[in-house]
Amino acid sequence: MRNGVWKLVATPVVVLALLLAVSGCTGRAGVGPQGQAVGAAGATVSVDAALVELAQLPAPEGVDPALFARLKAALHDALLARAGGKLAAMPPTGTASQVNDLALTGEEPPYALTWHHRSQGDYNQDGVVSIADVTPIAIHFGETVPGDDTAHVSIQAVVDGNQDGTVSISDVTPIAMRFGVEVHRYVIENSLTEGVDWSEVSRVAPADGTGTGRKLFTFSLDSPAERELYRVRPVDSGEVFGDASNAVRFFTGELLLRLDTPAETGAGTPDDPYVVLLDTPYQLKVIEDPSGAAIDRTEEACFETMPPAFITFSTDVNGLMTVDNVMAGDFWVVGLLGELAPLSTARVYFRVLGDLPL
Ligand SMILES: [Ca+2]
Ligand SMILES: [Ca+2]
Repeated sequence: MRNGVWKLVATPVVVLALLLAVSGCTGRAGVGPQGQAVGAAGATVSVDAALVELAQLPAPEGVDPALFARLKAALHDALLARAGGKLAAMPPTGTASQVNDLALTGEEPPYALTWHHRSQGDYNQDGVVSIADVTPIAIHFGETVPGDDTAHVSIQAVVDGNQDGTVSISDVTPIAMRFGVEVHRYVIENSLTEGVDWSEVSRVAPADGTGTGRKLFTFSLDSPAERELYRVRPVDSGEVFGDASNAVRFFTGELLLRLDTPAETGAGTPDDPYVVLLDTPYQLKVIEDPSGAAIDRTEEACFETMPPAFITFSTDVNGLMTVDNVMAGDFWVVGLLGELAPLSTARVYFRVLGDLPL
């Protein structure tokens, strides 16, 4: 930080920019169509058989038998209320069961795809929503989902099936509602056609997940193709596919941040920064492959500013920038494409001129 006091402008736009800076621009939705259910239906589950299994389920060690009996009774009632004789097995669908954190990491081969297990009601994370999933409710009964950024991967979030923040008897209901839902495998797929066509790369079993919280899956990629997209889809044992995860792209090419509206002077480098005026809008663009056919990636990018309160953007994604500060000085803007891995960034430098209040 240079000497001087930066004016912190408490506008919603700045707050948004700060939030984006904190979030690192993750969570951008992926590319590609959602999965379609195809193939034959999976196995069916008998409600009567499930109730027999429930009745025989012993209380886990260290759990109050009375509490466990209550949970079993609640699941018994919920299953009876839902059932029509048979419960069809199927893969998980819906946002509460959709893998949403697929990432491609690493700066050199082998790269890695990582994601966490997501199947509402599968509290013991064995891949199937079944009677056995009542046991984790008993073990974690009364616990709350952490309020920090570990919430997503916490075991409490896994067992909090109704997503009210606490593990309670209400979390029995998702077991009954999704009874028989199965992740037999996660199918890793790739696309070299921007998500039009997808091909199977490999399959990973739920038992391959690791960790004591939400199970983490890791799949090694030795030689992904440039610009290739990846996603994962759950499939049940009847070869019916659930909803696709977010998609991630492998990209190692050069990314440039360009000032599309001409600056007063300069080249955007540290030694020769763009010279820009106060209260003047400038259009920033994130492009790739500038020597060939430049591809505008601005709509997929987000922007961070250092120092963070120096300028404002009209929105988080369109790159329209207005310099809004009270000091002359230098700052820089980083354009980020969150879907890319290794995380690609471009940086451009500015110097502010203008009539500056004291
Ligand atoms: Ca389970
Ligand atoms: Ca809950």
